[in-house]
Amino acid sequence: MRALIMVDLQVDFMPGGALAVPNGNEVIPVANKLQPYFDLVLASQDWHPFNHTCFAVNHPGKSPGDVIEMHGTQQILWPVHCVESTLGSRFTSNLNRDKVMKVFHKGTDSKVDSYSAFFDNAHLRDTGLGKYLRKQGVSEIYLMGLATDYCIQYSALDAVDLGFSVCVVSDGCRPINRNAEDESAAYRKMESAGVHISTSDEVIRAIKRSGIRRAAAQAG
Ligand code: VGL
Ligand code: ZN
Repeated sequence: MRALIMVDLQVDFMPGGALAVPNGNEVIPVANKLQPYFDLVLASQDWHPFNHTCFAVNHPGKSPGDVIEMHGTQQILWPVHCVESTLGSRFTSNLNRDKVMKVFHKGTDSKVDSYSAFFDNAHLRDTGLGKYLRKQGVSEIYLMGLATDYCIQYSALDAVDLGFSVCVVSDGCRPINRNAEDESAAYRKMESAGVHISTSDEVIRAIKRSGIRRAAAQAG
């Protein structure tokens, strides 16, 4: 079974938002177009308490973009964004949510950041997404959303580690690109880990084709 996972399509990641991803709004029509082709549609939301350690304001003297050492990893300090239950944490209003079966929250622990929709950055806390997908009988997951160089990349790599077949829908993703090469580095890393990269049109064509094959097989 195939699942579509729509990653962090939230107000704060849209143009004008607190942590705007350039052209992030352009992926919403792609999300809406893809949904009808999937048996299971899920979504993640970045969901931070206001006192989260990933916010620069919670570190006196630090500014967004600074990097500090935390739990043995490099933590980028961000502007305050996606604070749980605030306007900025909501799904952007033009996203179709009719088919969303379940929403997974990430970054909920104030002490550790979480880019992946599966595990936090220290790999201590599990969002439950992996177990849920297995229970539903999902073997192939399709990821789209924001941002390519953070949540998409980390989620795709974790999903491969968990044994799923993973496809990232490239026209459904946009990067933050703190450094100009972050997006291409993310794609290189994902591809070398075995992640498939396809456009939404390629994905839809392949799903239609497999539907025809299945129907033919059933007809004998
Ligand atoms: C993300 C930066 C900060 C993401 C979340 O989900 O890509 N990026 N928080
Ligand atoms: Zn965040």
